[in-house]
Amino acid sequence: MAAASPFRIVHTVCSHDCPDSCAVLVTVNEQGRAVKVEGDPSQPVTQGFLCGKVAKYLDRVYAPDRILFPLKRKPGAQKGPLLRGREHEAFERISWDEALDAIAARLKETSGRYGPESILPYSYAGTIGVLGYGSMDRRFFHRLGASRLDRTICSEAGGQAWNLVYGKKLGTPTEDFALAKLVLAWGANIHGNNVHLWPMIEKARRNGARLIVIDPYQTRTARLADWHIAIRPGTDAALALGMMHVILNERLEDRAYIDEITHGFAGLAERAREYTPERVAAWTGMTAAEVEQLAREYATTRPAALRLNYGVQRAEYGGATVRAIAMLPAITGAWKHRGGGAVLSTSGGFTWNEAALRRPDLQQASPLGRTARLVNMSALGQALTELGQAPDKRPSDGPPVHALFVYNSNPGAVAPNQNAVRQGLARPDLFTVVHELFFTDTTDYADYILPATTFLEHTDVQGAYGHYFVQLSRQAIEPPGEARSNVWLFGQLAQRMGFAEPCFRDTPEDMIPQALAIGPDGHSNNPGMEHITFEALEEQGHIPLSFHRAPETHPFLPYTAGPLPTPSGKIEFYSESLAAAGLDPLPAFTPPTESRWGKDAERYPLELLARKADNYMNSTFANLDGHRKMEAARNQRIEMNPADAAARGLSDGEQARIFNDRGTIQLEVLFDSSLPLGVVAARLDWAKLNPGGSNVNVLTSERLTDIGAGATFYSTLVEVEKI
Ligand SMILES: Nc1nc2c(c(=O)[nH]1)N[C@H]1C(S)=C(S)[C@@H](COP(=O)(O)OP(=O)(O)OC[C@H]3O[C@@H](n4cnc5c(=O)[nH]c(N)nc54)[C@H](O)[C@@H]3O)O[C@H]1N2
Ligand SMILES: Nc1nc2c(c(=O)[nH]1)N[C@H]1C(S)=C(S)[C@@H](COP(=O)(O)OP(=O)(O)OC[C@H]3O[C@@H](n4cnc5c(=O)[nH]c(N)nc54)[C@H](O)[C@@H]3O)O[C@H]1N2
Ligand code: SF4
Ligand SMILES: [Mo]
Repeated sequence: MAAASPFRIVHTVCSHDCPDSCAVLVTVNEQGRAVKVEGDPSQPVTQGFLCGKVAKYLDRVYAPDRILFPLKRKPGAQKGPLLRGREHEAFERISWDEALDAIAARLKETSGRYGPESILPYSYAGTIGVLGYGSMDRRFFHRLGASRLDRTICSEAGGQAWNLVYGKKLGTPTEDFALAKLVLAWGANIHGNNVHLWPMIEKARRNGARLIVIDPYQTRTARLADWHIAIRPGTDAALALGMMHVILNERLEDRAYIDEITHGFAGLAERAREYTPERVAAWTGMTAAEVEQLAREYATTRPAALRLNYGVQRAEYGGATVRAIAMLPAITGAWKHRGGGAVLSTSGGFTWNEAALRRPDLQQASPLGRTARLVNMSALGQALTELGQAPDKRPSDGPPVHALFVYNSNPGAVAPNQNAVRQGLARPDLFTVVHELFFTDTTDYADYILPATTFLEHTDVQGAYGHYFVQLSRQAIEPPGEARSNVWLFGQLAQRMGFAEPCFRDTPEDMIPQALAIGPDGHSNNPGMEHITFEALEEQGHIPLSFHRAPETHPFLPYTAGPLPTPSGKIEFYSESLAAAGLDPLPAFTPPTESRWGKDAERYPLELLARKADNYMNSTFANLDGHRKMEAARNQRIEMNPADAAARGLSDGEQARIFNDRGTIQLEVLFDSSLPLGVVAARLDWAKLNPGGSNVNVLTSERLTDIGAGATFYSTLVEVEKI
């Protein structure tokens, strides 16, 4: 008989901000140390493999520079960039008791003096676990009456735009892409950001499918495509409308589908008439023949699956763009075919009980007699440097921000207009707490740093925005040092604040059934998740949503039967709600202010793609040597078409200055002839690891998108010059 294994295998879920939400099996040895992470082979999307970033996850968990204890800024230590490896010199170790008491006392004082809205929570997607992303933290800040954060930095423009058309974020299941005959990857860096879709595409191609990639940048996915359309940034709405023009001209639309389930087709058809292939070609940099070919191929291949990711909507008119692209499968009826349709996000399939988790009912009214103000995270620089600073001018904005509580985010690196953000963070009167795992660009400005956990070290439950599985992430190891989870932190702080509500004592084991809306009968009341209980998750690790339980016999075909959760109950080509808001009810193309057609293009003639790195997760992982090595070829580079470089007397490998009115960064020139003329690219990194201490976000602006008030990282004009 085999001896009992000294190893345990624990089912966890990768909680990084990635559509794939992989099921991760963690092997833990007798000493309680994680010794291996691997993809769960039984999870149909994970398929037993992890991306390169997370395959090396133990480098992050056991990194020697992890923050392990609460820290307090030393008296006299100035806020601002610290030398890497020497951050400890500015801080002293304190106990959790001291930290929690001091922070609670300061928050009480700030709230009493300036009103609770002077406290701003700032968080995004350090973890996308349901509990870690938004539960006890929201309860805490609601109860406190703090300013509310409008979480717009990633997907708000596209998400709202999609919902305007379809009412809900649902789409083609990842697994079904294997059945497509045409895959259109539109602003979707599949190899970099969504690698578990790739095996499905490979399978489809073995069965004769073609892959077309529409992206100004030649990603690895684009290199492997049958056709890469290197479109000019921010012109995709024109292309989508041009495709409609051709499709309708050539009567390739699905009339029966349109009549049955869409609203406002006549208006859209009239709008599309304006977008002749010739005009579209002039904007996009394609030829008119290419526009026609794309439209015909898309409309006549069955099934045609469109993978639209969030790249196109991080632009000034990203909302109109996503609306236009999202309408294509509704015009061709591609939704009707298994393996066809489109996916931006699958998150609408999950029906978590957010009211129970986040307790908006605890929200304290502001002393100004309203719900606490909403502060847009994509304009953090403004919020910290301008908002309320002149109350005589803008009384409705409420008090200036006097306390900032950062968790799950690294705004010092990822927020646009970095100089304004840093100017705000450096304010000596601003009280800043950061809950983190590493000394980031943001902790350099903290008054208190609190140590946070990785997904191996806390229990959570998770959905996904790229598949349809609910998954349990069980704590696999003890947190190193005194690291503590988000749930624990905000529960403890609430008690120090004297918040008596019992919900502040909930544990993850209490909260998972709340998230699943488990009623007294032991069953979930969440549509689509009725069959999912905590016990079942404990047993199985991951469970598909009800509509995805039997894909072979009951394939999920979204938007093939009404009514849809839109005002008309139909797919909306024409949006009355946009019209009511004084906006264009139909999609249109408008050149971004910061584009080659903008007024500043003379001074700043280059369109910058301020991209994500393939081997980091936004700014996460950028501090790890192994990950930096994988990224080395493109890191700290300004990628340019050799012709654009030559026009500026720049050669390959030379240091250059990239600048606009907001800031300057120094990077090494990397020739890349696949970039369209007039377009340059650089990647997100930790600012403090770059020469000069800034990253690409020193160049990006706080201008907001047309729909959803999101960030516009991809609408940025710059000039590049020799040093
Ligand atoms: N490796 C890695 N994976 C990640 C992340 C990461 O940082 N690194 N980030 C995660 C996050 S936060 C998100 S939101 C998801 C989703 O991530 P996405 O939002 O899809 O990612 P991006 O890389 O910003 O954009 C996708 C592609 O759109 C292209 N693009 C930019 N502008 C335009 C345009 O005007 N038109 C067209 N057609 N394409 C354009 C970009 O060149 C890029 O290749 O990925 C997640 N996965
Ligand atoms: N130039 C440019 N800027 C961008 C983008 C771009 O494409 N280009 N992309 C934008 C997008 S799409 C997004 S989503 C944002 C992402 O912005 P962020 O969500 O801020 O992303 P990260 O840089 O990954 O930072 C997350 C931080 O949370 C920490 N963390 C991880 N887990 C936990 C936890 O359990 N608790 C706590 N307290 N902390 C934790 C990590 O260590 C990390 O430092 O960046 C945006 N910024
Ligand atoms: S980052 Fe994405 S692909 Fe990588 S392990 Fe996590 S969920 Fe999977
Ligand atoms: Mo994102």
